Amino acid sequence: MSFLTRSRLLFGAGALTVLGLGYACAGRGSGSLAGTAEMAQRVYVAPGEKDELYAFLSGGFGGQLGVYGLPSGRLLRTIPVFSQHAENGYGYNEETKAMLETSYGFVPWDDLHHTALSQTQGDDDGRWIFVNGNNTPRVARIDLTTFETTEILEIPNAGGNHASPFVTGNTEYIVSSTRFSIPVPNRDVPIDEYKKFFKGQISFITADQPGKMDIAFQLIVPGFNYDLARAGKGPSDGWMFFTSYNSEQANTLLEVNASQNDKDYIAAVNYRAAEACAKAGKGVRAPAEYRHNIFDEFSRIARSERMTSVLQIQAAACPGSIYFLPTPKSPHGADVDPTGEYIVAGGKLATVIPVHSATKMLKAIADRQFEGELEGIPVLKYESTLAGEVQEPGLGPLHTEFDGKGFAYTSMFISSEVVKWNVETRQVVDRAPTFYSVGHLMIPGGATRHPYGRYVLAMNKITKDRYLPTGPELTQSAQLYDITGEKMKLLLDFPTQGEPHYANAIDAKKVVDRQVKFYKLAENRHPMVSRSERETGVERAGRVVHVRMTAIRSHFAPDNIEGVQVGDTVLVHVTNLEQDWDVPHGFAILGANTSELLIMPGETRTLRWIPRKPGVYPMYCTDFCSALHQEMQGYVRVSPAGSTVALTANTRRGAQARGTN
Ligand SMILES: [Cu+2]
Repeated sequence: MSFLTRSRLLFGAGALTVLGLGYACAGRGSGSLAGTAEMAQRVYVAPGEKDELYAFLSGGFGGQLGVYGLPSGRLLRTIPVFSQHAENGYGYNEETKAMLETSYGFVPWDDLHHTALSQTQGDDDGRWIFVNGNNTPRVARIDLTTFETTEILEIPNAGGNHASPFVTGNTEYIVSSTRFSIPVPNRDVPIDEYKKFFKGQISFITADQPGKMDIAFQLIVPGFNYDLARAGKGPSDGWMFFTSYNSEQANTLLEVNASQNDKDYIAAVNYRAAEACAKAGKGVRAPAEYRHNIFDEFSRIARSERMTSVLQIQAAACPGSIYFLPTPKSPHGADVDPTGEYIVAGGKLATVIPVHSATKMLKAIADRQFEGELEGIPVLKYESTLAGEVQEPGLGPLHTEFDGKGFAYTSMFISSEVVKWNVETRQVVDRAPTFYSVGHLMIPGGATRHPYGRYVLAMNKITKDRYLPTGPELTQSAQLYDITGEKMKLLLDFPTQGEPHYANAIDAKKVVDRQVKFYKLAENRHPMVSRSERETGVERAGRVVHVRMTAIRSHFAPDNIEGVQVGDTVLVHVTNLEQDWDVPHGFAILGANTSELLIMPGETRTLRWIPRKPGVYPMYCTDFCSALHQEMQGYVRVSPAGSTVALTANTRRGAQARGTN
């Protein structure tokens, strides 16, 4: 926000103050008129101004990623990742279907929980954001020049890809660990023989080369539930920390049976040691079926590769690659502070917040301060790695973020609050209520060496009375707090799409200038592209009819097609000829059993349509494109199967058709 805007806002605060009165009386705002006006000023982005940050909020069981501006909380875009998206045809059009292929077949949905921005030297670099699919274990890369999903890798031997896709400091790896341990390899075994057959695995996935995500190695670990992770830096550089719970290895009624042990574990993985061990040939290439889906930059067509093996490492074969740090109790977040010295665990059933020290951990390993081992993995003594505990932090510590000024902020799921504490002294210095049950927190850049700070965003599970009700299901919610002062200040509630489990935010400056404005027609390598209206036409190959069509303001070419027959598979390949920013065209046809196409300038998209009845079928542009958008339409004549009506289209080539009947 510019200085001028802020000045205008200050003078214009009267109206906002009046507005705030109702809220203050209802006991919902900050409690004072001046307070409400100040809150509004901090988050108001005036017409013509832009937000300071891009925030990426996971869409939970919507399978999508939401892009919001902060501080305004305005939704800018929904990026389809693991779910079909009728708005733009992702997963419906022929070009993108392969993105949703898995070893289980076409899976058009997932549960997207976590996000991780790519990093260079430990700081967000604005190239990509990675996200996980929980249910059918997958990770995805989203390119921040196009805000599109460009790559998806399935994770074998996983059941619930929860501890994912956290990133290392130069994006060497993103990780994936399994929430549900399963038989490895998965096979038909009695469930009550869990302890005998079920295993966890921790995967390191190479991520710094677009289109080349690959599982470098999978560490086979005890059959616990693995939850969240964070990469080390500074003294903990080269390490990745994963929380686990259900060290009891229960397979039924986990709410009771997985809450017995006083401590579960953080799995600390020395991934450089694991790499070296793999290089030394200590791993085993095990058969595994999974998919790697890649979106080609120039044809803009996805393809799905079938993968057949994965390199597995047994901890016992690679001493030094993994250690367990006892951690109370059913920990969720494993969060590393900006210096890399402290590893904070949010034990959701714990009464304290344990803070491990990386320096102490390294010394404890060197001094072999082990209390035992689990399946070949040394377990360090709790006191040997502990820097200290935050006492009486609140109830249900879950996840900790850092402001880069020496303070940590922990979400308290049960007592519904954000607790601010000093990382060095571990003294609680402030608390702010959330409305209501807060899951994760996000400080922009909080996972990096240099947090952007300024705000903390609470992602809440239950909103109850915060918004206009919408039937049995109420909106999901996030809340934004100012953290620039000693005390946290609630600034804004805003509704979100799906359940926002997790988020990242980045200084808009790091992303704005990278934007692709349109795709160059000259570079379009789609096999069915029409680079001009002269290249359009219709072609029959048996029962398949290819229509090459163009869209430009404000007509389709061709816009009259005859000779299509009932039962034909009609593939309409529409190329958008525009070469300007923000001029998509849409395409839809009466009765098509799929979504519309949304075609960006310079790209080609294909709609598959099998007409079932004779008749004349209107088609039209679905995306408002000009004053004559409403005139952007056409017709397809469908005749009975075996009809003698010739296949024709009114193209500039003179209503010609090619092909065989
Ligand atoms: Cu149009």
